[in-house]
Amino acid sequence: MMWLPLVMAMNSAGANGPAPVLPLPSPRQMAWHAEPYYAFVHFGPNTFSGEEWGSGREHPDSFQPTNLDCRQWARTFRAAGMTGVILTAKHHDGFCLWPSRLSTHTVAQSTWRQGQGDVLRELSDACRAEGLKFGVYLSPWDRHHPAYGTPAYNDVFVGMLEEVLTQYGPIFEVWFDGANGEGPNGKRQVYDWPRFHATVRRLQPNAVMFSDGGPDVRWVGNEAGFVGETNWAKLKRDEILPGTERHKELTEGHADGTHYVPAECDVSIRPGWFWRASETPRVKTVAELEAIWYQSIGHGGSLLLNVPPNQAGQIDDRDIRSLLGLHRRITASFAHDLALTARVSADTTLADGWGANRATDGDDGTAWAAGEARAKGTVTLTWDTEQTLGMVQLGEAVDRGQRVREFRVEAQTGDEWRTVAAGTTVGVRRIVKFASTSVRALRVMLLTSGCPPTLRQFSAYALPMDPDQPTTK
Ligand code: FUL
Repeated sequence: MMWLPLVMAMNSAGANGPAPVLPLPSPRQMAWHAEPYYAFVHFGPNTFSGEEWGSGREHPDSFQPTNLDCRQWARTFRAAGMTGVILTAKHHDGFCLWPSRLSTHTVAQSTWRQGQGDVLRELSDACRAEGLKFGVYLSPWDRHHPAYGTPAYNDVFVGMLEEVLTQYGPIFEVWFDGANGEGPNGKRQVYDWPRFHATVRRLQPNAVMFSDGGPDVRWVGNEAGFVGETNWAKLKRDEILPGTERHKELTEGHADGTHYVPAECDVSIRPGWFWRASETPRVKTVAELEAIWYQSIGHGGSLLLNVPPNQAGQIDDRDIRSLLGLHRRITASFAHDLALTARVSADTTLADGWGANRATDGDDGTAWAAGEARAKGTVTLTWDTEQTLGMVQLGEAVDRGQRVREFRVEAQTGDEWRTVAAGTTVGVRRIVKFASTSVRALRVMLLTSGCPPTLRQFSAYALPMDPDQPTTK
């Protein structure tokens, strides 16, 4: 009789899922993980001067979009498959795209719309209308504000945060740049980060905060749009301060990180962050964007793709063409998940409700988990007829902690199993391409450092398709 309660306890532990492996993501990070592709918009006096870093001495009248249409931006981003947009509410030049009461360098001082304009209002309204999330970039570095470089500036910056976080509806992400240069009086600011962070948490508790080292989302260590092949969402966060030089660590994260701080890849569709007529011929092509997409989102990062509006205040046709071309390719490539038509099995399963079929049911809320004492496991897909495959998408149940440190994908042709792809971390999302192979079965072997692996998703596809090219079929 003694064993019965023990077995029942074990069963219920199993049914409740694998014991968590710390650190875990917060609910706001899980919500952010679910929508990994959104737009960055650099817009301001630099759009008109051609500068990347304005001096702060630009006349407010220089901000003069002739036909601002934020609805056109929002429609474009939605049609491109993006789910949100982050606007430079204030870049390093200090010019505020909303009528801040804490500065004399804002849209209210411009002759643009007789000082009545408010880009944040117009864009947040457009986002709501198009079903996009809205986020803000607010540069702490301010080359205009007279208080910059004194303790009073921290009050100004908190006040500006309060303005943008209370007047424009829900904010999904607050983007803090690490730059900390000199202000108009030649001094650098000692930023009060704890107070800035507390202000965001108080006013927008669901927003994630980005900076070099988080707290919620980390910079990826480059502006080229890629995360490491190895990508731990874990980070020794307290060691990474804004402006850090530890870029490689940001690209890969830390296997022994103390906090869950996933990577975001910020990259521009153009050579610069701001629009310039001379750079229109150098807008990234669909192929270039596709490579970025696979190396960011495909490696478990999020992709914050900068698409800067022109001097009219609209997204250029050239940029729209690339964005829509990318969306067509991605949609076509992921249209047919062949795992949905396979039989699925695993060499180990934690409990009922955590079987291998949970990795292929198309439901992100369910997952396969290996038995409690296991540090590895294999999930196999089997078809009745041969399938031509060239890509898999894997994802761990990261809400229980990121675990996998090594994986291998093997394909069975005839009686032979051979490795078609291998790698290190999986995390929330890992897309791996391999030479097109005709298979009867496909399996993935997962290895951890001692805890049972999980799989929330195991999808299989033919090689990426180009819907714009005529096919032979
Ligand atoms: C950098 C800034 O200095 C650039 O101007 C740009 O805004 C980029 C996204 O972040 O740190």
